[in-house]
Amino acid sequence: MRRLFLVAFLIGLAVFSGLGCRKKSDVVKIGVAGPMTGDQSKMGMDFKNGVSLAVEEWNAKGGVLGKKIELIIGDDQHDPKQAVSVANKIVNEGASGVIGHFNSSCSIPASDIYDRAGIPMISPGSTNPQLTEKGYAGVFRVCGRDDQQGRIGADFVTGQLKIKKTAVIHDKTTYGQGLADEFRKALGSAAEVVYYGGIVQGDKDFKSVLTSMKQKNPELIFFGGVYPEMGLLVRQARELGLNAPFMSGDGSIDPKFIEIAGPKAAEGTYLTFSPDPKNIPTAKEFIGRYQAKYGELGPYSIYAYDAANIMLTAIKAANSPDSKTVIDRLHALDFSGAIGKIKFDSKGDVTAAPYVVWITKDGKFMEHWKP
Ligand code: ABU
Repeated sequence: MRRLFLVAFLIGLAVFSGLGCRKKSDVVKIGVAGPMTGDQSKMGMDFKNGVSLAVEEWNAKGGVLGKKIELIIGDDQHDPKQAVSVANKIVNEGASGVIGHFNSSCSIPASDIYDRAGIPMISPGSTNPQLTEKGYAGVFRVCGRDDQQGRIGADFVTGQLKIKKTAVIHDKTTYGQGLADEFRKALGSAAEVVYYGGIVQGDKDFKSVLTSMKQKNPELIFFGGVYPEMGLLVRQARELGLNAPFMSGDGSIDPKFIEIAGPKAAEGTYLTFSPDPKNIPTAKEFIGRYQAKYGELGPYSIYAYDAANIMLTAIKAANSPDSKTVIDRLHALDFSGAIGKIKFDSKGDVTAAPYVVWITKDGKFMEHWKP
């Protein structure tokens, strides 16, 4: 019994100190979470840079609600367990909202923590449909969903490339397998999947999978996963004489993919992603400011920047950092960001997700096909 009282007392103390921390704060705190270290750190750092730029710009104009904005940075290392402990840390430090996470396998379990604490989260890049299918009022994303990008990928492969035999592989993560399965589902009977399988994220040698795949003579290889493994798969496929073009999704469209695969092996690889911000007039000023500070834009830098601006705009409109009011404001917001107009539907998804197909050419990515 005494032990039970002690546990209840400690829980009460933790809750009280968390609330106290939020009440007493003379700053407004925002969390940014993603893989800040490890093999996907490029994506985490793009998030951090985009959000930092937005926060700096708000602070230069006096902050929000008359208070300075402070960033809490959480490194989940693309590990779901680490993401949960990062989410708890962000909540306990008194954040009014969170921009993150990157990996769907992290955003989904972290969303349970933020929902329980009543804190809104906006993911710039988690595309697995499950994130917004849980019915949490405070969960949003500014990117599209894998059921949308899988469909665009399949339409391109069957309608434009007229491919009849594909191989589909994934990294067994929520995002990777989810996207691979959406692609396969969208192919329907228009193309045969002659090879389907998974690899382990973090492995370095995929030659046995690629050798089995080669025996099936696919005309295109679709990979659901992220750029470290995509780079190795493409490079090793070419070394084995497996020369069918590869296709992947938004998790692979980073210059790191080309660096790992090598520009020659990467040539002709297709990727689904949203349109190039360089052709979007509203993005021009943001790109200039971002490049001056951080160098080349990453795929999700602009989404992180817009997500932070959306969160701060909602806090300002709510005239309070109170999460319930901020969440209501987020649902009502009609936002004109660097990437263009952003509005959320009742689930927290964007009302428009304009996926296109990109191609890798001469060591660079360029837009290739628009549905
Ligand atoms: N959407 C790209 C990879 C991040 C994720 O959804 O897991």
